Amino acid sequence: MKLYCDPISTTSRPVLMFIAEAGLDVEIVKVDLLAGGHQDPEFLAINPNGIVPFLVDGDFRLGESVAILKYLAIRAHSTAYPESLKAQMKVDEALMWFATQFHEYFCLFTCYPNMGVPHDAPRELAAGLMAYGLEHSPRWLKVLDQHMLADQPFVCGDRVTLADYLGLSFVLLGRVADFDFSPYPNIEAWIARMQARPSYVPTYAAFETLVGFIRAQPQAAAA
Ligand SMILES: N[C@@H](CCC(=O)N[C@@H](CS)C(=O)NCC(=O)O)C(=O)O
Repeated sequence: MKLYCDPISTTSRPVLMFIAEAGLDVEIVKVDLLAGGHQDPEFLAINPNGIVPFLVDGDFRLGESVAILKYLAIRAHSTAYPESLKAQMKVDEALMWFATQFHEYFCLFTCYPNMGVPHDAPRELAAGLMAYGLEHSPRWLKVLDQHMLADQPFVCGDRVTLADYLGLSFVLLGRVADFDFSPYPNIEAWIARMQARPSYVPTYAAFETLVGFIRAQPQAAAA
Protein backbone atom coordinates (compact mmCIF):
# COMPACT_ATOMS: atom_id res chain seq x y z
CA MET A 1 0.00 0.00 0.00
CA LYS A 2 1.17 3.53 -0.75
CA LEU A 3 0.01 6.74 0.89
CA TYR A 4 0.61 9.89 -1.14
CA CYS A 5 0.75 12.73 1.34
CA ASP A 6 2.64 15.69 2.78
CA PRO A 7 3.14 16.14 6.53
CA ILE A 8 2.40 19.86 6.15
CA SER A 9 -1.09 18.91 4.99
CA THR A 10 -3.81 19.13 7.66
CA THR A 11 -5.66 16.16 6.20
CA SER A 12 -2.51 14.04 5.76
CA ARG A 13 -1.40 14.23 9.42
CA PRO A 14 -4.39 12.29 10.86
CA VAL A 15 -3.66 9.42 8.47
CA LEU A 16 0.10 9.54 9.17
CA MET A 17 -0.50 9.53 12.94
CA PHE A 18 -2.90 6.59 12.70
CA ILE A 19 -0.49 4.61 10.49
CA ALA A 20 2.33 5.26 12.98
CA GLU A 21 0.24 4.23 16.00
CA ALA A 22 -1.26 1.16 14.36
CA GLY A 23 2.18 0.12 13.05
CA LEU A 24 0.82 -0.37 9.52
CA ASP A 25 3.04 -1.39 6.64
CA VAL A 26 2.27 1.52 4.30
CA GLU A 27 4.83 3.12 1.99
CA ILE A 28 4.79 6.89 2.51
CA VAL A 29 5.22 8.83 -0.74
CA LYS A 30 5.73 12.53 -0.19
CA VAL A 31 3.90 14.86 -2.56
CA ASP A 32 5.64 18.16 -1.91
CA LEU A 33 2.77 20.68 -1.79
CA LEU A 34 5.01 23.74 -1.45
CA ALA A 35 6.94 22.65 -4.56
CA GLY A 36 3.67 22.07 -6.45
CA GLY A 37 4.08 18.28 -6.48
CA HIS A 38 0.29 17.85 -6.33
CA GLN A 39 0.08 19.33 -9.84
CA ASP A 40 2.74 17.02 -11.33
CA PRO A 41 1.27 15.06 -14.25
CA GLU A 42 2.37 11.77 -12.63
CA PHE A 43 0.40 12.55 -9.48
CA LEU A 44 -2.61 13.89 -11.39
CA ALA A 45 -2.67 10.61 -13.30
CA ILE A 46 -3.08 8.86 -9.93
CA ASN A 47 -5.46 11.39 -8.36
CA PRO A 48 -7.07 13.82 -10.81
CA ASN A 49 -8.19 15.98 -7.84
CA GLY A 50 -4.54 16.87 -7.23
CA ILE A 51 -4.94 16.74 -3.46
CA VAL A 52 -3.50 14.69 -0.62
CA PRO A 53 -3.82 12.32 1.14
CA PHE A 54 -4.42 9.59 -1.42
CA LEU A 55 -4.13 5.83 -0.91
CA VAL A 56 -3.21 3.21 -3.49
CA ASP A 57 -3.68 -0.43 -2.54
CA GLY A 58 -3.02 -2.54 -5.64
CA ASP A 59 -5.61 -1.45 -8.17
CA PHE A 60 -7.78 0.12 -5.44
CA ARG A 61 -7.48 3.91 -5.21
CA LEU A 62 -8.95 5.98 -2.44
CA GLY A 63 -9.06 9.68 -1.65
CA GLU A 64 -10.52 11.67 1.26
CA SER A 65 -8.78 11.47 4.62
CA VAL A 66 -11.86 10.17 6.46
CA ALA A 67 -12.42 7.34 3.96
CA ILE A 68 -8.71 6.44 4.07
CA LEU A 69 -8.71 6.42 7.88
CA LYS A 70 -11.73 4.10 7.94
CA TYR A 71 -10.31 1.79 5.25
CA LEU A 72 -7.02 1.39 7.11
CA ALA A 73 -8.69 0.98 10.52
CA ILE A 74 -11.21 -1.62 9.32
CA ARG A 75 -8.47 -3.62 7.56
CA ALA A 76 -6.35 -3.52 10.73
CA HIS A 77 -9.31 -4.36 13.04
CA SER A 78 -8.31 -1.30 15.01
CA THR A 79 -10.31 -0.22 18.04
CA ALA A 80 -9.88 3.31 16.70
CA TYR A 81 -12.91 2.49 14.52
CA PRO A 82 -15.01 0.25 16.76
CA GLU A 83 -16.99 -2.62 15.25
CA SER A 84 -20.20 -2.26 17.27
CA LEU A 85 -22.77 -0.30 15.25
CA LYS A 86 -23.59 2.39 17.81
CA ALA A 87 -19.96 2.99 18.81
CA GLN A 88 -18.99 3.18 15.12
CA MET A 89 -21.75 5.68 14.35
CA LYS A 90 -20.58 7.88 17.23
CA VAL A 91 -17.12 7.95 15.64
CA ASP A 92 -18.71 8.72 12.25
CA GLU A 93 -20.74 11.50 13.85
CA ALA A 94 -17.60 13.09 15.33
CA LEU A 95 -15.64 12.65 12.09
CA MET A 96 -18.38 14.36 10.08
CA TRP A 97 -18.71 17.11 12.68
CA PHE A 98 -15.00 17.89 12.50
CA ALA A 99 -14.98 17.67 8.70
CA THR A 100 -18.00 19.98 8.27
CA GLN A 101 -19.02 22.50 10.97
CA PHE A 102 -15.68 22.64 12.70
CA HIS A 103 -13.54 22.65 9.56
CA GLU A 104 -15.59 25.36 7.91
CA TYR A 105 -15.65 27.93 10.71
CA PHE A 106 -12.36 27.18 12.41
CA CYS A 107 -9.99 25.87 9.72
CA LEU A 108 -11.32 27.48 6.57
CA PHE A 109 -12.34 30.89 7.90
CA THR A 110 -10.19 31.41 10.99
CA CYS A 111 -6.90 29.63 10.28
CA TYR A 112 -6.24 29.12 6.58
CA PRO A 113 -6.25 32.84 5.68
CA ASN A 114 -3.21 33.14 8.01
CA MET A 115 -1.43 30.69 5.71
CA GLY A 116 -2.33 32.65 2.61
CA VAL A 117 -4.88 29.98 1.60
CA PRO A 118 -6.55 30.37 -0.83
CA HIS A 119 -3.48 31.86 -2.49
CA ASP A 120 -5.32 34.07 -4.96
CA ALA A 121 -7.87 35.51 -2.48
CA PRO A 122 -7.87 39.30 -2.18
CA ARG A 123 -6.52 40.58 1.18
CA GLU A 124 -9.90 42.08 2.19
CA LEU A 125 -11.60 38.73 1.61
CA ALA A 126 -9.03 36.96 3.84
CA ALA A 127 -9.49 39.57 6.60
CA GLY A 128 -13.29 39.30 6.36
CA LEU A 129 -13.16 35.50 6.54
CA MET A 130 -10.92 35.63 9.62
CA ALA A 131 -13.21 38.07 11.40
CA TYR A 132 -16.23 35.90 10.59
CA GLY A 133 -14.41 32.75 11.70
CA LEU A 134 -13.27 34.32 14.98
CA GLU A 135 -16.83 35.42 15.73
CA HIS A 136 -18.45 32.06 15.00
CA SER A 137 -15.80 29.44 15.93
CA PRO A 138 -16.52 29.67 19.70
CA ARG A 139 -19.92 28.08 19.08
CA TRP A 140 -18.23 24.85 17.93
CA LEU A 141 -15.25 25.10 20.28
CA LYS A 142 -17.66 25.26 23.22
CA VAL A 143 -19.42 22.10 22.04
CA LEU A 144 -16.06 20.31 21.81
CA ASP A 145 -14.94 21.64 25.19
CA GLN A 146 -18.13 21.50 27.25
CA HIS A 147 -19.82 18.44 25.75
CA MET A 148 -17.65 16.16 23.61
CA LEU A 149 -14.61 16.35 25.94
CA ALA A 150 -16.35 17.34 29.18
CA ASP A 151 -16.24 14.03 31.02
CA GLN A 152 -14.10 11.76 28.89
CA PRO A 153 -10.45 11.81 27.82
CA PHE A 154 -11.05 11.34 24.10
CA VAL A 155 -13.70 12.61 21.71
CA CYS A 156 -15.69 9.36 21.67
CA GLY A 157 -14.93 7.95 25.10
CA ASP A 158 -12.10 6.34 27.03
CA ARG A 159 -10.16 5.22 23.97
CA VAL A 160 -8.57 7.12 21.15
CA THR A 161 -10.51 6.84 17.88
CA LEU A 162 -10.19 8.11 14.31
CA ALA A 163 -12.09 11.22 15.43
CA ASP A 164 -9.20 12.19 17.73
CA TYR A 165 -6.62 11.89 14.94
CA LEU A 166 -8.71 14.01 12.57
CA GLY A 167 -9.85 16.49 15.21
CA LEU A 168 -6.36 17.06 16.59
CA SER A 169 -5.01 18.12 13.23
CA PHE A 170 -7.92 20.52 12.66
CA VAL A 171 -7.75 22.00 16.17
CA LEU A 172 -3.97 22.45 16.09
CA LEU A 173 -4.31 24.44 12.91
CA GLY A 174 -5.16 27.19 15.40
CA ARG A 175 -1.42 27.45 15.98
CA VAL A 176 -0.97 29.18 12.63
CA ALA A 177 -3.40 31.84 13.88
CA ASP A 178 -1.77 31.95 17.35
CA PHE A 179 -5.23 30.96 18.60
CA ASP A 180 -5.85 31.21 22.36
CA PHE A 181 -7.33 27.94 23.65
CA SER A 182 -7.21 28.97 27.32
CA PRO A 183 -11.02 29.53 27.49
CA TYR A 184 -11.35 25.84 26.58
CA PRO A 185 -9.58 23.82 29.33
CA ASN A 186 -10.93 20.43 28.23
CA ILE A 187 -9.65 21.02 24.71
CA GLU A 188 -6.26 22.07 26.10
CA ALA A 189 -6.08 18.91 28.23
CA TRP A 190 -7.04 16.74 25.24
CA ILE A 191 -4.39 18.41 23.05
CA ALA A 192 -1.79 17.70 25.76
CA ARG A 193 -2.99 14.07 25.98
CA MET A 194 -2.67 13.61 22.22
CA GLN A 195 0.68 15.41 22.11
CA ALA A 196 2.05 13.03 24.76
CA ARG A 197 1.58 10.08 22.40
CA PRO A 198 4.89 8.90 20.87
CA SER A 199 3.55 9.32 17.32
CA TYR A 200 2.92 13.03 17.82
CA VAL A 201 6.44 14.45 17.46
CA PRO A 202 7.41 12.66 14.24
CA THR A 203 3.98 13.29 12.68
CA TYR A 204 3.84 16.99 13.54
CA ALA A 205 7.52 18.01 13.14
CA ALA A 206 7.05 19.48 9.64
CA PHE A 207 3.90 21.30 10.76
CA GLU A 208 5.73 22.86 13.73
CA THR A 209 8.41 24.14 11.33
CA LEU A 210 5.69 25.60 9.10
CA VAL A 211 3.99 27.26 12.08
CA GLY A 212 7.29 28.88 13.10
CA PHE A 213 7.76 30.19 9.57
CA ILE A 214 4.20 31.57 9.25
CA ARG A 215 4.26 33.24 12.66
CA ALA A 216 7.57 34.93 11.83
CA GLN A 217 5.91 36.70 8.88
CA PRO A 218 5.05 40.34 9.59
CA GLN A 219 1.46 39.96 8.29
CA ALA A 220 0.68 37.02 10.63
CA ALA A 221 -2.58 37.80 12.40
CA ALA A 222 -3.11 37.12 16.09
CA ALA A 223 -6.42 35.46 16.89
N1 LIG B 1 -11.47 16.63 1.84
C1 LIG B 1 -10.11 16.27 1.54
C2 LIG B 1 -9.26 17.53 1.55
C3 LIG B 1 -7.85 17.26 1.03
C4 LIG B 1 -7.09 18.56 0.81
O1 LIG B 1 -7.68 19.63 0.57
N2 LIG B 1 -5.77 18.47 0.88
C5 LIG B 1 -4.96 19.66 0.71
C6 LIG B 1 -3.82 19.66 1.69
S1 LIG B 1 -4.44 19.77 3.34
C7 LIG B 1 -4.36 19.66 -0.70
O2 LIG B 1 -3.88 18.64 -1.16
N3 LIG B 1 -4.40 20.82 -1.35
C8 LIG B 1 -3.87 21.01 -2.66
C9 LIG B 1 -4.76 21.89 -3.49
O3 LIG B 1 -5.82 22.29 -3.01
O4 LIG B 1 -4.41 22.15 -4.63
C10 LIG B 1 -9.60 15.24 2.57
O5 LIG B 1 -10.08 15.27 3.71
O6 LIG B 1 -8.74 14.41 2.22
